[in-house]
Amino acid sequence: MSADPPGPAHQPAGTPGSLPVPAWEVDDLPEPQGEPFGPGGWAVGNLGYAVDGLVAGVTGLLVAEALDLGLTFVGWVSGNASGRSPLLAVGAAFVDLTPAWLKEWAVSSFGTGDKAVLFAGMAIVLALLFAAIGMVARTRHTVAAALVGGLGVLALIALLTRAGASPTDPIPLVVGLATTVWMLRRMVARTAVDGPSRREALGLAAAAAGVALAESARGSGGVAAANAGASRAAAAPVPTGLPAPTSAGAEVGVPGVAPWVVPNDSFYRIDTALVVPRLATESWRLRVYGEVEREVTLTWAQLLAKPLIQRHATLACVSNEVGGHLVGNALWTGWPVRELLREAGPKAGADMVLSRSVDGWTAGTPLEALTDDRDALLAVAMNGEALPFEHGFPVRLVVPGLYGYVSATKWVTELKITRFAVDMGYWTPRGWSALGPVKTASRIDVPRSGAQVSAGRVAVAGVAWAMHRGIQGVQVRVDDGPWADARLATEPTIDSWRQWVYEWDATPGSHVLTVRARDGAGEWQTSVQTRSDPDGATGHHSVTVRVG
Ligand SMILES: Nc1nc2c(c(=O)[nH]1)N[C@H]1C(S)=C(S)[C@@H](COP(=O)(O)O)O[C@H]1N2
Ligand SMILES: [Mo]
Repeated sequence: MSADPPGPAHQPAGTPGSLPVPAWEVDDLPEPQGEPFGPGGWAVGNLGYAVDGLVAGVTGLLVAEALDLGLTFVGWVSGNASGRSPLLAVGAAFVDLTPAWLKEWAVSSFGTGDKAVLFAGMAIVLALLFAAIGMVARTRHTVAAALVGGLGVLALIALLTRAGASPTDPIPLVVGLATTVWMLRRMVARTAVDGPSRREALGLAAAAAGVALAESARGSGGVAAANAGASRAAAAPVPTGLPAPTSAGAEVGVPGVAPWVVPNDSFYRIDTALVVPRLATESWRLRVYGEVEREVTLTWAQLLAKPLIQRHATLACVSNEVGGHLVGNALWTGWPVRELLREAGPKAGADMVLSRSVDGWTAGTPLEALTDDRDALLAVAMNGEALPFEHGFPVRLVVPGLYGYVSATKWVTELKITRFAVDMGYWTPRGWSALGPVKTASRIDVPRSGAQVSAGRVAVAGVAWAMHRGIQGVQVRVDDGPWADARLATEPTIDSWRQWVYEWDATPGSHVLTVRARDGAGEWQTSVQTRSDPDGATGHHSVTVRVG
């Protein structure tokens, strides 16, 4: 992938009959003169200045982003994909400041598209701010420059509080801010004389396109991606001859039910990473420290030399709503984290492992869940291939029975042995519970809500899950009728979800189908409806179907 720096997008070609150089490159600035609002009155007059603000702001951003990409390109060593981008830093800070209710709303409204919505929102807010600053600059350049500086300080705070921030990180930001202030002064002076110009609109379009280009170059990761891509291709983390766990009979064979093993490319994805970290196996290290007898550092080669095992396990997100799809089952290959913790020797009194990702995200997991016989894994493969970058390459945690936010750290680089009384995972101070055992849940996959089916035999089918407790029974109710037992597929492991099917004798009319599950301990799923924060939604899933 090429990471060519975007071209000189802020220099639109001169149009015939106009100045051959852009307004902001004119050396002698004419003094503002004439009518305060120019011809056309307030609206038209201010429009020109708003466009000035936009062009200056977006060009400054372009300069900062391009410089950041360039520095990332030249200085690539550690595999940190976040770079020094002011835009990303501000976006990440916004994500970090997200409280539980807003996260819940964003995930439930936009699902995995929540990041695109965040960026669109940032673009709109920035555009309005830049336009307003341009209008201020018409009469008060110093105030406008101070406003730009104020935005810069916010971005600076965001940049320097990122995980792994270094003191040189603000360089692109400072250069970008200086560009904005300088351009604003020149453009506003020019607009005061000439009024709004078409050239500026062109400049804006070009600068905006430049930012988009820079960001897409970043998204695909440039050089870093090439390195990590090669590293992933060479990872070959699944030794041949590993005993593969059986999954015989795990499917009820009804079309439309989620496959028992969800393919990697359709597996749900949830994380706070605005840019997917792309680490290379060569530089990956896992450091175990804190309340331990001895610190241990594990390399990729050492990890692959361990006796790896394969386990099916279902991951679920605490933000998953009743009937939602933020849940999936996969075959994981890895080394039980229990063995690594044994090498380090947790001290008496330690009760939590704070796992940290390369981007600074953390999860607080009960030490017990990582050391008991449930085979919590340091996973290196998902469904027989190296972990996809989005799912944590090269190494992530998979802990059966716990929601992802307290256990499933992707791109994991540190395990700190500590105590719940001392440390907190990322989401806990944001309104989510410190402990996150998965709640018993069930979902109807077919028929879909709103579907039209013909009267007679209808297969009602779906999945149910209560990871590490297992599913003992599933029942379906039609309208307000009695609960009837569904037929269960086999349960190859209590750590995975279980498929079920109920043969329904459908009669004409509109009907509500409801499902409930009983876990391995014999507890029925509660019908009480709760929201997902602070520790997972509850309530029965229902669909309404028309039989005709
Ligand atoms: N580094 C990192 N790991 C993370 C997260 C994150 O934001 N950053 N999110 C967690 C959450 S909330 C969930 S539900 C699972 C989702 O894993 P998946 O994206 O592979 O499905 O990852 C967990 N691991
Ligand atoms: Mo999650």
